[in-house]
Amino acid sequence: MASPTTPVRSDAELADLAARARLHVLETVASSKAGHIGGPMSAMDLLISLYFDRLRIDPARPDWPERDRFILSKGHSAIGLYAVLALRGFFPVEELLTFDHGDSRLQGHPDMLLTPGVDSSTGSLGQGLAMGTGIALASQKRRTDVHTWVLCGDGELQEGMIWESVIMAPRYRLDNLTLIVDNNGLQQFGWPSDGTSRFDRSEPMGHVDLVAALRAFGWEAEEIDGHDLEDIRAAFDRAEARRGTGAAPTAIIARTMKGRGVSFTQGHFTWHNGVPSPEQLALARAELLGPAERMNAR
Ligand SMILES: Cc1ncc(C[n+]2csc(CCOP(=O)(O)OP(=O)(O)O)c2C)c(N)n1
Ligand SMILES: [Mg+2]
Repeated sequence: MASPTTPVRSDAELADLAARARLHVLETVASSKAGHIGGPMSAMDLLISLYFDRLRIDPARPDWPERDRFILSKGHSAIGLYAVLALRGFFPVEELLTFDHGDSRLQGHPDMLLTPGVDSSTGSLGQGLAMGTGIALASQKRRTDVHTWVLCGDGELQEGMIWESVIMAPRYRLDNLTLIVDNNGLQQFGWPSDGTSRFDRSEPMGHVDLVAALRAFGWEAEEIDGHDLEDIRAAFDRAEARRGTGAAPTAIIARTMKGRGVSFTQGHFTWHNGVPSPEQLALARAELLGPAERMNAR
């Protein structure tokens, strides 16, 4: 449901924003010589869709009590969130260049006490769904219309604490809670199976039917293409339509590609983190931006 504080954008505008945000990720990491790339880029279409087409938020009032909440449980993707928050107007885009500096508001992992628009401090994987469940339960008890969205990585689902909330949230009919899984099929490291083991580390949850598992725990679960803006919008619509109906919480398993958007990063676990060279940045610019924008890019 849109509100006066949520600008509704066309798919073309969202795609353009996602491309610009991906370039900010690469440029910022190159400038700070630190940060993650693969996870922010796989999540970018989801993040842009949330911040420009979904969340009821107000950049001028980051502490507005009735705002929707977003928790980046996979906190190592902080630079992706910061790029989107900057484009959305929570702080100047130029501030991205301070990323990961000691005195910056933009730390390597999100700090809710420092950064306008950040609703939770994360980075130690596995904690965000528990925070989101608590916030959703409080919102339900206070009878507010707040919707809480939590974004987890697929590797992150190996953390046991996630499953405590997976058990509990349906028990309280938290129809105001949506879990999104950035199911990019990779975590920090990866190598092909040597044939002696059933699974390899390139596919953290590849052996689990997540939709079936979450449904078995009582969730409303579905799988979508996490890079298809229409698919994302439709799934978000369905999640929001359940709020206030006494339904179960929603889980959206988003099929994504790690490092999505740039030829040398997408699909490569080696770009979980890494610092692009000037030549690689030029290539990324050429792939992400149109000719006119390339002229103006810094
Ligand atoms: C509790 C904890 N253990 C280990 C790490 C180190 N770590 C950071 S990112 C990462 C891999 C996460 O993989 P995934 O959740 O699939 O994220 P994505 O592919 O979206 O980057 C690991 C193990 C951490 N941040 N927290
Ligand atoms: Mg992953």
